[in-house]
Amino acid sequence: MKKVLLLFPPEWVPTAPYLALPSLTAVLRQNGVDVVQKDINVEMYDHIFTRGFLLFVKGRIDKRLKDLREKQRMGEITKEERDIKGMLKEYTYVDLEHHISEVERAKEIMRGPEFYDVAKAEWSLNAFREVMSYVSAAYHPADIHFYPIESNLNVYRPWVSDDLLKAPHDDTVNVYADICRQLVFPAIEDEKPDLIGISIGTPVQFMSGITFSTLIKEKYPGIHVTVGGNIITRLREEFPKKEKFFGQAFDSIIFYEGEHPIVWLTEALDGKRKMEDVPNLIYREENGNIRVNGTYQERVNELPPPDFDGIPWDKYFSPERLVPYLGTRGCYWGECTFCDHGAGYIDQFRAKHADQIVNDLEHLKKACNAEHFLFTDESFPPALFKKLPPLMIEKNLGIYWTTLIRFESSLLEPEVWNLAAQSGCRSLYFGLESANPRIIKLVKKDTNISAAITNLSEAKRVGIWSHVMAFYGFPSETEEEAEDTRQFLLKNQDIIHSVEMYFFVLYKHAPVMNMVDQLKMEVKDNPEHDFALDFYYTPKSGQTIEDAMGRYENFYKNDFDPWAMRINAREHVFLYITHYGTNDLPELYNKNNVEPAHQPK
Ligand code: B12
Ligand code: SF4
Repeated sequence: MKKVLLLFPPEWVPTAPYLALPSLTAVLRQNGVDVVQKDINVEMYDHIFTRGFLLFVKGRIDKRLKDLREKQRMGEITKEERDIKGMLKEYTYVDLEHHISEVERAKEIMRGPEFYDVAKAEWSLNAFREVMSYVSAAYHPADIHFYPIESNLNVYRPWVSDDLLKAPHDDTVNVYADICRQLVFPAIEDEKPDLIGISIGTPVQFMSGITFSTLIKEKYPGIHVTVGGNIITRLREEFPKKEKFFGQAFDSIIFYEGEHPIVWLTEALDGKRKMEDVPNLIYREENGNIRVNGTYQERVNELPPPDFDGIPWDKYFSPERLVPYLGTRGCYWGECTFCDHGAGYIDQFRAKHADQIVNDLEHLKKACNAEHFLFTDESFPPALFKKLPPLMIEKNLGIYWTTLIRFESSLLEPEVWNLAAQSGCRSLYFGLESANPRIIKLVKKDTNISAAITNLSEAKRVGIWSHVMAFYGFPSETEEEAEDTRQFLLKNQDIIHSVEMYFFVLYKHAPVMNMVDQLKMEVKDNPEHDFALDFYYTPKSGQTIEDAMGRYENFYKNDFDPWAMRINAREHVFLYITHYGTNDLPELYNKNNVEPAHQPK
């Protein structure tokens, strides 16, 4: 029987585990497969903020400086290199011992009860960010960040396949190559797997994931490496045209849901099943051709709860265990024209029975020794929002939960909200998108604005925190229409606890791509960007991309003050609400704290 090692590469918010590996692990174990899951994302952040790694980074800076000095001595230094040399020299004056002790203290704060002193939590996050700029200098011109900003290797673009193939061998900028050598290779030596599965869900993970898979293939050519995840699914039609990846970067791809396909892949590698009988698989056949197998969709009611055994709970940057859980797959609404979430699944929507969800939660509460749950469903269905709380209360589950949800006209009765709060719901993430009637219709979110206000008021009344997300610049949106959204947020700030503003992005897999003529836009498809998942466009009317981005920047510059917070991870805010038992937390906002945070004793 083959042994499997699953890897979750950086970068993702290091507050809680991501659900992909525990979902795969549960089904692999159910089928008797020996599996080890490694959240390299959180291990990376934990590792970066250690004396060992920071001294390694210091060594890199010293070595680069030495090389540049040598170049200068030989008269070969360019203007750009001279600037880099100057920048690196500045970093040699950094008091590294001081920073090492700061980040060690910061980790202790984030993982213990002191986290609930917001000045200390804020200080800790800043300590991490400051040290990240030191790390980043060692990989210049890459920008390595601690969330909320995503890192960027800069010289390599995840939307260009050639860049993805080149990046793994660039030791100057690719921090993930060092992370692979320092964290992934030792895990492979320890576990000696026959199959390695890497989960790739975001563009940054595309860079780090392909770096890991390529370096693994070079060092351990006998191990079968497969990749899966949301980005891989979206590129399932492009990969078969890029046969260089197969063998060089990985052996196979599993697209869509991977729970049973990875079990069947282990069987195929054991010779108990034909490779062509592993659904959702793309691989190179013996004749050299790239083969795309048929598709398979999981029966969600038959799936076991995720298995978190092996997840390094003590390494997350949170004082409590936060357990992600999916009650549904796909979106019950599934209409929004700007949204490409549907691209991750064959079918739009499937849900577990409410009873089964409650049983899963009861099991997870015990198995993970946790009481904080993150429903990571695309959009929590209103039927479930009504049905689940009474069952949770009846079972006396005793958990706290949060989820993403759409404003709903079917959720107006005060009793629904009383029960939601009583069952432990503490924060909700609402997609408003726009408050203008014409745009609401065009984006097909069909938000009823007066219902939205009732939803927000009820949430506030029962102690639930409301986070509202919106964006500027849906094609054809005028400045006046965008202004309606801004005014809605500003006028309703007493019932909106936090806000996230975005600008419209034209995603390749969003239904809006079928409205190009109706919305009169010209889409620019750059053939060099062969792995692009979004496009540049120019609209005939309304705001251009640049207008919408300008508006978005102005929002953060001029309008955001009421919502600017000292801690910004959603999971951290959720923990404050559950800890203090209220959604009225004035100390979380910058506006109420003019003094900067000092080093905590
Ligand atoms: C919940 C969620 C969040 C939560 C996460 C909470 C948490 N701690 O888990 C929050 C709100 C924090 C979040 C934040 C962001 N998110 Co988000 N999020 C999601 C969402 C809705 C669900 C994710 C989830 O839990 N899925 C459940 C798991 C089980 O599904 P899965 O990863 O797809 O895994 C399955 C298969 O893909 C496959 N598989 C996965 N890995 C592997 C590996 C192998 C080997 C195999 C065989 C198979 C396999 O099998 C799995 C089981 O069926 C997805 C949409 C989606 N459909 O995935 C977006 C999504 C992942 N997020 C996205 C984005 C952009 C972001 C943000 C960058 C948004 C922003 N601008 O702030 C941030 C960044 C977070 C970060 N980098 O740190 C994008 C990813 C980008 C892309 N594909 O281009 C997605 C896809 C949404 C979208 N646009 O469609 N997000
Ligand atoms: S935006 Fe939300 S509600 Fe609309 S289709 Fe996407 S996931 Fe569903």
